[in-house]
Formats: sequence, structure tokens, C-alpha cells
Amino acid sequence: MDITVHDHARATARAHSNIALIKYWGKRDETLNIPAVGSISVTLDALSTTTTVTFDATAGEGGRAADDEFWLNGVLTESTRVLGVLDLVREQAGLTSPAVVTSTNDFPTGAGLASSASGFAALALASSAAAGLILNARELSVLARRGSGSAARSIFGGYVALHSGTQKDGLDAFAEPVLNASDWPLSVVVAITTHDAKTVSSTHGMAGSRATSPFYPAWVDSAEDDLTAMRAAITTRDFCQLGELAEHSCMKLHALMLTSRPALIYWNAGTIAAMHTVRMLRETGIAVYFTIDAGPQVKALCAPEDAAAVAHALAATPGVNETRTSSLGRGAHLVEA
Ligand code: 2P0
Repeated sequence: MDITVHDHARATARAHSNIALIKYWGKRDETLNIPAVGSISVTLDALSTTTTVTFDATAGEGGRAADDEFWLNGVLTESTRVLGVLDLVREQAGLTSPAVVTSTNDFPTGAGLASSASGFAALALASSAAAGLILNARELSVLARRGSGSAARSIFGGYVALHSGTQKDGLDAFAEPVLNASDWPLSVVVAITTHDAKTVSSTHGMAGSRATSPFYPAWVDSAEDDLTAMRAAITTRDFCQLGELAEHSCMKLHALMLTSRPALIYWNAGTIAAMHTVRMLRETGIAVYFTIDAGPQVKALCAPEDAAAVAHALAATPGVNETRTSSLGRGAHLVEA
């Protein structure tokens, strides 16, 4: 790619969403967006964001953020976070050109399907490539994290761990792979109970939990043990252990949310019905476990050979509108526009 400040410098990247098995909730630094706890996720093949960034040097000197445009699913959208990532890239690359960003999700946006994870991972890669920056995966992960914590994980495919780190500058709060997707295939059946966007953002919700839930200190204190146990379950490929730990982390997260003031209730009736379906399937001998993020969708974790039966049962559950089955996906990558 020919990149000069006299030209339109463009790159397109695709990144996949991810689902945390051990959850992130709460920050140790809000300005630098550094998580208070580590997390472990799987990257999902079926949910992706494709983002094109064009730095337009012909727009003249002093363009910068005021002239940036961010088109999300075809709609011109205000996002200080997107502008923040573009500014970080411009600063590192020594650019002043404004950018046009076009981003498209192939799944519902802002409804607990982690569109900010795939979105900021794709933005980090597309914007840095368009600016001519050569970042390694760890640097890309840190850049994506500045946009959204969970996005740091979507830089990688398969099973991924995000470290909370200890440094004040957050440069040790990056994600890294734990196991390749092909080394241990897994299916995630997403039961979609609504397409509506959530009313309380994760950023806002987790700040409230940190400030008001009496469970928050216990959440932070127990994180390290959960991470160690999950890492062991993944490296030994112990699916029941992975599932039990994931369900426990999910329930602990929602206990934290429910005990925040005001309480955060991300579930709807379909969410609860789907949780019971998963538990009922388990009683019939299918190894399947649920996890739920800051939204009403239920994600069922199972072996690929059980995915059709799990999807069938979830689709028949009252309040479930649609299911999507995903295998594990790859990390963020550049694509042809
Ligand atoms: C996670 N979630 O680990 C947890 C579980 C939601 C519930 O990461 O403020 O959108 O942008 O860093 O990454 C959602 O939080 O929050 C999230 P910010 P983000 O996947």
C-alpha cells in the first residue's frame, strides 16, 4: 500500500466478536480504559465487523477529529471513542488528516453481542494500517482496548486471555492467545431474545457496579482464581470444567449487576427461559453451559456435534426470536475493500 500524507491512505479490516468465559467488569483506570480484572474469551466466527478507514490528506492541514466521519451500518454516528482511537493513531503516525470510517456489523449492534469488541478491534487494525503504522499484535491489542476493553481480545482468534496488568500506563494490559481455535473446536449457540439496543452501556454499568455494589470487592478478589482455573480447563481441554466455570463467572457478574444501585437487569423473560432450557438439556445428558453478557442474549457453549440439538431446543424456547450458531473464529485481519 502506498501511504503518503499527500494521498488518500486506506485500509479495510475485519474482526470477530468474542464472548467472555471469565468476565471483565470494572476498570482500574477509566481514562486509559484499563480493566480491573483479567478475562478469558472465545472469538466467534459468525459475528463480525468490517471497517474501512481512509485518511484524507487532501482535506488540508489541521483537519483532525472535528472533520472525522464515522458511518456505522450506513448511518453517520457520533462516537467520541472512535475519534479517540483515531487521535491515538494520528499521534503515533504523525498525521493530521481527518478520517472517514465506515463500519458494518453482520449482527445486531449494541444488544449484548459485543459489537464494540469486534468494532474496535477492526478499527484499531484498519486505522493503524491506513496510517502506515506497523504495530505488533500486542500493540494492536492495547490500541483496541483504548476503544473498548473487550476489543483487546478480538485481535486474536480462538481462546484468548486479557491481562489487567499492573502498570499505570496500561501497556501491560493486553490480550494474548491461550489456545488456537483448531486445537479444540467449540460451538456457541446464540439465542437472540431481542434486537433492541440495551439501555445502559457496559461502561456506565460497570462504573456503577464498582461504586455501589457490596459484591464488587469480592468480584475483584476472586478473579485471579477463576482465571487460573479457566486457563487450566482450556489447556487440559476439560469441557465440563470450562462450562461450569463460565456459568459461574456469568452468574457472579449478574449478581454484581443486580446488586448495583440502581440495579442493572439486563435479562428479559426469554433470557431466563433460555437458561432453563440449557439446564434442562444438561439433565438429558448434553454437555451444554450458558453465558450472558451485558444484554439479554444467551450464549450456549457446547461441542460442535451437539450444536444442532442445542439450537433446536433454544429456538423452541418462549421468548427466543432467533438462534445463531458459531464456531470459533480467527483474529483481526486486513481484507480487500
Ligand atoms: C466481557 N463485557 O468480558 C464483559 C462481560 C460485558 C459483560 O466486556 O467500557 O464494551 O468499552 O471497556 O468492553 C463489555 O464491556 O466495555 C464487556 P468498555 P466493554 O465481555
